[in-house]
Amino acid sequence: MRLALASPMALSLASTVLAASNFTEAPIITNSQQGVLYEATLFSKQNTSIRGVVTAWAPSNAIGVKFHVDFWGFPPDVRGPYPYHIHLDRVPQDGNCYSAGGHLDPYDRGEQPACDPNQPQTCQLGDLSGKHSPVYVAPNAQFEAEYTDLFLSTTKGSDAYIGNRSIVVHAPDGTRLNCGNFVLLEEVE
Ligand SMILES: [Cu+2]
Repeated sequence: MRLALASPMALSLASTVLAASNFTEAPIITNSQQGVLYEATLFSKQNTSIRGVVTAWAPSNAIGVKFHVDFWGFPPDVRGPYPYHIHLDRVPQDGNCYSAGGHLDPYDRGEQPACDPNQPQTCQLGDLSGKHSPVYVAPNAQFEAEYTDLFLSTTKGSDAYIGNRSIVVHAPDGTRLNCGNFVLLEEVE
């Protein structure tokens, strides 16, 4: 019995060491700037019915970034999962989500293997759905989630800063469906 329990643990430890050997694990951010509120609104595009708003701010302990995610208008015949991420580049006014570049990944983790939500420090910084669950929706329902991501920052100049980045919502096959840019909504002195 003890052996049966120890074996998966040893495997898990081995994979942690393996995963950690190629890149730097994300540090927990402890100095997120207070008093700023960022919001990304998905484009009002003709070629998709998906809409949404992602709001982001520093929690009162300044650790990481708190997100409120609202998405709606998903095709009624596809429950999901719809991944969504923070991407590097801002989307131009034409709303072409393929202009958003790759994921926010300042520690060079890369795309593979898939993010393990039990080890979020080993995931790409921008992989919000990998760390906090993708969108899965009932027909005609809205998706809403709120969570704190310990590894992102509201502080300008940080590698983990989100304020100048974009959000992209993907189809289950990875197609980029809709996107939006974070903008500073509110700054309290
Ligand atoms: Cu993405």
